[in-house]
Amino acid sequence: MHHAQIDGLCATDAVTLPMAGSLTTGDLAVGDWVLSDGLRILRCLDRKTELGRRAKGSGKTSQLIAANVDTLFIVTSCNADFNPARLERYLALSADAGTEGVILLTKADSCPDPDSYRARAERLRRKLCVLTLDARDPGIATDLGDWCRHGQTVALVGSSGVGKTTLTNSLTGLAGPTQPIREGDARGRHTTTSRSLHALSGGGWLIDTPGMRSLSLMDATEGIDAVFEDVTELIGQCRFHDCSHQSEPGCAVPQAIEDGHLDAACLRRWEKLKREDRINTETVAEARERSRWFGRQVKKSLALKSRFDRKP
Ligand SMILES: Nc1nc2c(ncn2[C@@H]2O[C@H](COP(=O)(O)OP(=O)(O)OP(=O)(O)O)[C@@H](O)[C@H]2O)c(=O)[nH]1
Ligand SMILES: [Mg+2]
Repeated sequence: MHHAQIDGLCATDAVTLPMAGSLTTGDLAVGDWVLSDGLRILRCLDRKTELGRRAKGSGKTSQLIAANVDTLFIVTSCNADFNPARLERYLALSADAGTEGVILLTKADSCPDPDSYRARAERLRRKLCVLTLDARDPGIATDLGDWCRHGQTVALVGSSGVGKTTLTNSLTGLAGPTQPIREGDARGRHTTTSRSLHALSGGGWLIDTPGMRSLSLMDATEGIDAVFEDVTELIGQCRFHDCSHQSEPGCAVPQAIEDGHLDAACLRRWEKLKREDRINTETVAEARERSRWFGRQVKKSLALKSRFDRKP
């Protein structure tokens, strides 16, 4: 995306068009559908889904990652990149947006035991779909075909170096730039620097994204609870509604941990995500309140000015 115009795809071609009226590039995200008269972008159509995260820095705003995504391919590799806490964040993001989250474990070809990674990933959420694959293999188009069919939009997210662009190339036949990862810690080199949309041969759409350094959730309570269904069901059995799961009588957590029904590490990750989400969400509410206050001040000033202007 540029400042005054956007790059888009239409039925037959790639186009670059300026925006009409009050529409700015900041109003649009990759994956948006727009109406155009062939000369300008006139309007953005209502979105089916929105994938957002807390914007980087100390600001308190959310940043739209992509629009209208049906399936979020959460990409990680069968190596040191694999991190349950990070995957849970992506799953919560996806669940909160109402998209289907699917985990793709790349580099299965260079791992002695990819099934152990798959088993660990499958434990992250009930009924979670996890695939191990070699992202360089064009045959994966068949494995991923159901998600990529006509009218469907898929997006690839994950750390740098996990193979998002390699997957994009295998699924589209393009030759987008990729780079080898660092040997020691499996980290990528942030090769892709902007989000891009590509047409798939079966009539679907695919979004490649730059590797994310961090994913900070905000306003994602429902998504977090959906991913941590086991935890939320269990704490529903605590005697007190506001149980802090520390030492209250009737708390269901210690027994479940002792019986092996609940993983203590999973509970800690859930608590951390909930806390973070609460803090980030509260700050959004504060920002809204501030903006309302500002609006009221502007109104007051305008009223005062018009009274002053009317005076002879
Ligand atoms: N052996 C093997 N190599 C892979 C696989 N997937 C990706 N690679 C290699 O991993 C390196 C990084 O892949 P990229 O596609 O650039 O990774 P990316 O996720 O797009 O990285 P960023 O653009 O930096 O976010 C490249 O050298 C790929 O060839 C895989 O499944 N198997
Ligand atoms: Mg890339």
